Amino acid sequence: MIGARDMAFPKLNAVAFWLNPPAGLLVLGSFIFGGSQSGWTAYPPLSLVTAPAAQTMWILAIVLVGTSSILGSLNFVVTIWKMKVPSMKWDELPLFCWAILATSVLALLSTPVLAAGLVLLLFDLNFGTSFFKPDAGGNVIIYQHLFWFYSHPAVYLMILPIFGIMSEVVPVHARKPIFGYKAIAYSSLAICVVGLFVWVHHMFTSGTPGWMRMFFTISTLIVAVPTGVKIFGWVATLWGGKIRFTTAMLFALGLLSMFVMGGLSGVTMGTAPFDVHVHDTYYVVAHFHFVLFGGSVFGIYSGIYHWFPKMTGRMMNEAWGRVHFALTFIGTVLTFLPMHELGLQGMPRRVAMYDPQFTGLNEICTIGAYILGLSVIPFTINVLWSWMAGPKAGDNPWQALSLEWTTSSPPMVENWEVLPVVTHGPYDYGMNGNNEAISDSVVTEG
Ligand code: HEM
Ligand SMILES: [Cu+2]
Repeated sequence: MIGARDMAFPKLNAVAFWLNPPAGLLVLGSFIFGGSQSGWTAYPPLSLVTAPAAQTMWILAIVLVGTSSILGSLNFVVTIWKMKVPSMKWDELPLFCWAILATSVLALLSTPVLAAGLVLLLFDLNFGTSFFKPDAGGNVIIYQHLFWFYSHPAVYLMILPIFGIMSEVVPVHARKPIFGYKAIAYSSLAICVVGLFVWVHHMFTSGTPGWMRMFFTISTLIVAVPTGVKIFGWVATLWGGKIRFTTAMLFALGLLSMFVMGGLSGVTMGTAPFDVHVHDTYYVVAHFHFVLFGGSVFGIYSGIYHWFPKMTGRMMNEAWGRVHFALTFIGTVLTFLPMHELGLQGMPRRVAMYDPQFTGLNEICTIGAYILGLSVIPFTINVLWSWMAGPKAGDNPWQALSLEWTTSSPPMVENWEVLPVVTHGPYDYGMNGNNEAISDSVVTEG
């Protein structure tokens, strides 16, 4: 997308990748010792008193993944900063690359803090220290701060790249220039900065003093603003566009609706007086599935349908794509929407057995979950079949304008014979939606 032949540090790229399989093996291996039993947060004291061997393996695994994240992010920052083709101006950088840049900076700033917290936990578990042991003068709340200083930004690490995918898919399939390029680019950076100062909204009920609740309520409401800027940008891009209802676009539209709901429930919980009532209920579970499933997973699907032709040289089947989308959309609503109501009625999260009064709504969730399970079947068949026998895609099946579409599908080793020369922005579609002329003008010169 930036006209580079490879990442800035190809070997570091490989290291970052290959740190992940051993991390996975460590987590799976920890089940031999009972598995870590303290959830994804690993809060002490629970994490200190259950299955210490398994918890230790889990910590080592997360540190490996975190290291991978840090190395990968460094690589992305340097690559985007230094290796875009000289003819590409900063305001011609595809919005996906802006999003990856913001994501990488955020990962670099936050991941080491989690690593610090986890190493202290490792010492408490194995070397007799008592950073987090209350009965020996330690402080569990400090762990929560270290954990959430990373783990709130982590939710942006999971959604910013998806925002980037949206900013590519929406203009291409609506055949219109993106609305508010600069606003969308800078809002990623704003999310990256403000997102570092909201973490205590996960700790409103941890005995947090009033002034702190107030500060973090306000900062949380502020961080919703740049998110809203992007949403408006995409809606305005759609407005009056010649929309092609491709599967990629359907998932993008689905994401738009789902993510707005998830973002809004996030804003309600970011408000401390409300959150103290719904914290640790299914309302939180509903929120994060709307943003993570309705947001991140929908976005990944959208990106797969959009870039599959580039990655494999073959088109995916649109009819089966629609079936996949319909099942995913219906399944998501049925599974996660009732959870809001369950949470408001007081059903706690992280329970193996719920009170019978919650049965009806939970059954709807279960039906939805089965539909979501089913939805993966047409998708998997579509991917496998299209990969082997789908119609040939050509270099630029969507008549898109960003650089990746000017090379072959799939791209050759090192992407280009001769580096491309950028003659226009990535979203310079004619306002009438007819961009054939422009896309032909993308040339590669020596
Ligand atoms: C407008 C943006 C958002 C706001 C204002 C927001 C706010 C919040 C708040 C206040 C909580 C804590 C609720 C509680 O525990 O009582 C929360 C939980 C959570 N949010 Fe968001 N959120 C937003 C977007 C996102 C996004 C984009 C993601 C991920 C893609 C996400 C993922 C999560 C997760 C995973 C949790 C639960 C963490 C846990 O306790 O296990 N949120 N959110
Ligand atoms: Cu958060």
